[in-house]
Amino acid sequence: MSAYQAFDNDKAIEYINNLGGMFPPDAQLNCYEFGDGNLNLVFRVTDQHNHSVILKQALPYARCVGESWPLTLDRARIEASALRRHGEVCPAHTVRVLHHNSEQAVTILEDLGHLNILRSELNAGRTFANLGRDVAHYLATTSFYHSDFYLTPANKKALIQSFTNPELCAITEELFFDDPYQDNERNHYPDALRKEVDKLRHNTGLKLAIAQLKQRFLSAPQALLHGDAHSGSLFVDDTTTKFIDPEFAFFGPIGFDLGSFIGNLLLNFCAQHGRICEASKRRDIHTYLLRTIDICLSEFDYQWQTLCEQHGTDNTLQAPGYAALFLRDVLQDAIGYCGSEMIRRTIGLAHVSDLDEIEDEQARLRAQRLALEVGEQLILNARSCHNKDACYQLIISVLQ
Ligand code: SR1
Ligand code: MG
Repeated sequence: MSAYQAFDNDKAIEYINNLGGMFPPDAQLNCYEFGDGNLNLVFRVTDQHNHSVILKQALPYARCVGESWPLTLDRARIEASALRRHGEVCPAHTVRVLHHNSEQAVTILEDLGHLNILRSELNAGRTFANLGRDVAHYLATTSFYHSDFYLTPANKKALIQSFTNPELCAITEELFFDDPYQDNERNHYPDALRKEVDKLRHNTGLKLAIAQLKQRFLSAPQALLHGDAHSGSLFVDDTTTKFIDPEFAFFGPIGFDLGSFIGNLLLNFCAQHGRICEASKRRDIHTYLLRTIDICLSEFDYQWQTLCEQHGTDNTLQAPGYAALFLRDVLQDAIGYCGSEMIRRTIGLAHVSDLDEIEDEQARLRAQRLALEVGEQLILNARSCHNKDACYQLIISVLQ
């Protein structure tokens, strides 16, 4: 098999058989496709002893839109390379790559089917004690070891080149920072939100802040990001937290991933108003989500500063207080990106089931309005946060 072709179940099995080494020679393989994401084919291939692997193949277009939205196959190479690099420095929280073929845009991954996607778990009201700490560990470690504080300047520049990901970055640039703030046929939201959407679009302070966030996304190659760190990109159980799907990886502003993750926890916070009727249960999950955000911010801050102290190589770290100053900007960026994730997931192209699957229409509208309001206030006030505690206090204050 040489030229690219999109797989069906039989082709996926044939590919794995020809590759060899994934299963014992006498394996009887079964396969089904179950990708429900926005972009790719995802197959689970299982033998008669229930051993399994995941075969992921990029399509030459965005699956959620169709062939009218062509998309580079190179995203499969970027994703596999990012997983390998992130897996080297943070194996505990990165799915393992078993094989990659750039020509077929195929990656074979360990099967994490014993875990569940975080978004569905949160939607069902389930909580995970280690989540905030684990995500902070992944984000701090993967970003520090791919930043100027650790890499040599020459090495970093070479990596920036190999992770140049213009088509996938363009999706984020448009979906995060352009579409929600102007008329675009990709946006969708109920007519009942028209007033709130117009208010966002007429807020000049907000548009300025969004312009600054977009500019930083375009031109601050601080570290190798995951690029799409939402709660559908995380597999979890009580003891394990694993990131998957970094096809949007590129060298960008470190606060982007942290902000995306916290934004998704806050979207779930807003959604719980329409999901759980019992007030005490709702209070419990709200408390859990806020505690997780608090832990994530604190651990990220602590781990970054510790990594700088213990493994930092760049001379800038000799200037007393520079690591803390750099981190302050990262945290402010994170709060801004958190707010923009909340807005684009409520009125843009790609929504979240947390909000969209609230059955009662009025409850859904209330949750969506809250998400827009919280997102807006976070973006407008992000630059007032001078440390992690101020970030957390801002989040608490805008939720009240
Ligand atoms: C066309 S892709 C839409 C969204 O799905 C991905 O997971 C990213 O979040 C992207 O913005
Ligand atoms: Mg994805």
